[in-house]
Amino acid sequence: MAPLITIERHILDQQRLYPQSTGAFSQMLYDIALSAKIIARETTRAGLAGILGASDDQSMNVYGEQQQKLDIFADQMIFKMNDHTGRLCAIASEESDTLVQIPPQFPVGKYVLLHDPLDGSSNIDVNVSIGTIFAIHRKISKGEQGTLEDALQPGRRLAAAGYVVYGSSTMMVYSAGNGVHGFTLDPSVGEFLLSHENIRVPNRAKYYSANQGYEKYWTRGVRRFTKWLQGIEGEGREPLAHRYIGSLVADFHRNLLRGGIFYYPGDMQKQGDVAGKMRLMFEAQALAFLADQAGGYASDGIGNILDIQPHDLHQRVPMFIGNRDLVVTAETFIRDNDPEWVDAYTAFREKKPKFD
Ligand code: P6P
Repeated sequence: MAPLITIERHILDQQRLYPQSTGAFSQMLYDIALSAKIIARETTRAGLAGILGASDDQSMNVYGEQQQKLDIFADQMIFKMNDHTGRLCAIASEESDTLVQIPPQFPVGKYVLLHDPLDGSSNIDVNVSIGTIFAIHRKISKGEQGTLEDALQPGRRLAAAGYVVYGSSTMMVYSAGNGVHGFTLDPSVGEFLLSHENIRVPNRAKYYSANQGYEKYWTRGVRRFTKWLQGIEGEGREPLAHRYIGSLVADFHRNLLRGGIFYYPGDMQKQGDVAGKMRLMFEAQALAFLADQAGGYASDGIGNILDIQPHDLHQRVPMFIGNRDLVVTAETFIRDNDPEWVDAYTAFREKKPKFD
């Protein structure tokens, strides 16, 4: 029987690859794994614990989306598990407008945690898989406290990233720069056990994932790319199956394991809003890091998402992510068909960060 490898043991084994490591980094991954176990328990009980549905105070997040109670619970859980450890200098959450400082009574550390505590939360009420996405940057600014400069770093500089998918089982998938590894929660012992070591995107894609309900707003290049994926345009390739759950972590996870491409394009529907719906710092950077580590690729339609210098904590970004050959083909269709969008989005992408 293969040895049972818990996520704690795996993180420790990974830490041995970095002799100079102080263990703070490994401890942080444990803290995230523990938060995930607690969120998993609440997610499973959501219907029973009366925390189902929209939050009482009708609070909205920075995107104007109604915050679901489980969103708030998950956000507070992750903060409380990390605010006192002395490993972080700041926390950025999709649910908070600004960077969250470490309370003055606690020590500060040398990492920044960026997270989407419960992505896809609108699916909670209909029992569709949802997820937590996290990314960890190293502190680069002077002084003790974390600043926006520490948070707004390109994805290439990430120390680690991962997600938890709360589905038919709860899985935590992470990379610290040495491959992508998946752990499945065994609720009977409360441990994440190694179930998918060194995940690689399969060479042959099976699926494409996009919300075709918005096709009329897509640019010509994205519409032609979609017809190409369906085998209607171009050399008549075998069509890919369409799978779209509407919960990013679930769609990404399936394509990571089975091969495929997820895309949420930018469009020209609203003047000045050409970057689409995905959040660069809380969704796209983490998943782009994982895709890259698993042999895939993530693009905003013109270049690698990991190369984007963020200019705003809540910056949106178009995202094409999955099998490299499919993502590169999407870039070609966009380059050849959408010059107006490319110009408008490039101007947005190259805006200078505001670190004040
Ligand atoms: P649409 C959920 O709100 C989310 O941020 C992602 O989880 C998901 O991939 C996307 O939005 C779905 O968006 O516009 O297709 O409903």
